[in-house]
Amino acid sequence: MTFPRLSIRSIRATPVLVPMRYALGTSAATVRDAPLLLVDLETHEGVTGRAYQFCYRPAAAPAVVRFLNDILEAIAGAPVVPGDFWALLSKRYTLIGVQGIVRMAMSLVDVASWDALAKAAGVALARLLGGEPRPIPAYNSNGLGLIPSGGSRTPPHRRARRGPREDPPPRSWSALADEAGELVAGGFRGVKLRLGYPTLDDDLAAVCAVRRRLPDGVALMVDYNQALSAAEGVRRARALDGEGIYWIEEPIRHDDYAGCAAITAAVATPVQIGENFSQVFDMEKALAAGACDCVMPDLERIGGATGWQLAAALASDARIPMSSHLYPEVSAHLLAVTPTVHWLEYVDWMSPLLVEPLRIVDGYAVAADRPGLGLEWNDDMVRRYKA
Ligand code: SMN
Ligand code: MG
Repeated sequence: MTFPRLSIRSIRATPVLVPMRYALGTSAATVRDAPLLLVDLETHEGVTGRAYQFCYRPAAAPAVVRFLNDILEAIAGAPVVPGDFWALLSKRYTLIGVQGIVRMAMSLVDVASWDALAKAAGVALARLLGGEPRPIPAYNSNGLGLIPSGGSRTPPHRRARRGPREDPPPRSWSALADEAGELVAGGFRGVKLRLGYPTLDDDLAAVCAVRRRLPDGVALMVDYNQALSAAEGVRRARALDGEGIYWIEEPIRHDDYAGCAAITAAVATPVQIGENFSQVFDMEKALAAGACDCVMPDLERIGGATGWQLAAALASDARIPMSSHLYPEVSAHLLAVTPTVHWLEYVDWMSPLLVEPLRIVDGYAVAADRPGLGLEWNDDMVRRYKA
């Protein structure tokens, strides 16, 4: 494969705030608008690499932009070689640390660089990496957030007002079940229910309500977003064992690998962690500790497409199933070259901003088979949601 050598010209970054069709209601926080940062990495050869990032909070976006500018100072004019960029920038940021905002900016540059290389080669990223776009089983991770006061119907006038917006109307377990039905209507093979209610009884009630509504064969993943103490993690995981749950995600602090290992050993239901692995080094430690049965690295935190490939090799060596966290459009390419590919986490937050949103066919995600990642911004929508 021959393609032109690319060199970095400039970086453009556009923060947007996109209303989410389903709020993300985790045990830690509820997100109703997705703060996204869109990046165009321009090269002297006229090829533009694209990437985007979920920023968790709107305030993160301008901070990441500051670091993108700082990165540009270091790589302007340099040939686009993602692994070299990662090494160079890791050294540049040794003192501040490759984490948080710094790592977010580095991962954006990494993913956009891979996109540019694949575009220059005229192939989809999955092909550039030695595979091909292929159907990846996808679960619908939109919705199914925690009901603020559990399924018990606290009268609206007794609910505290939270945040700048009015609380949504109170929901019930049956409304949660209805949502689950809606989420699998498009043929998805699984859904993810957020847990971490004040009581185990509420967790169980949510699981039962949703489980009953799902067609046979649809996987039900649950995610605690680190809500529990180590001891409570064992207690609740034991209580959920036997409820037909596909995996229990992040029951306790993400970096308490000994605690995660105790839960993994205590229950038959697979324990899933990984969205908080910071580069492949964390994943190595977690696997060495026996902290989980499966992993789901996050494209940004694991170190972009460069870090992802290292993680995929580790998972392969350990024979551990590997799924993705967010970034479904990019993950569809990367999971296609991940030897122990498991599930793609689907969220629809980017769909309004893309000329061609990621396709889900019969519950499988299929990466775009055109040059690069297939990320082409819908400029009208980008203007509409510009932050
Ligand atoms: C999650 C957490 C934070 C942002 C998006 C999604 C969640 C998940 O833990 O795994 O989907
Ligand atoms: Mg999670």
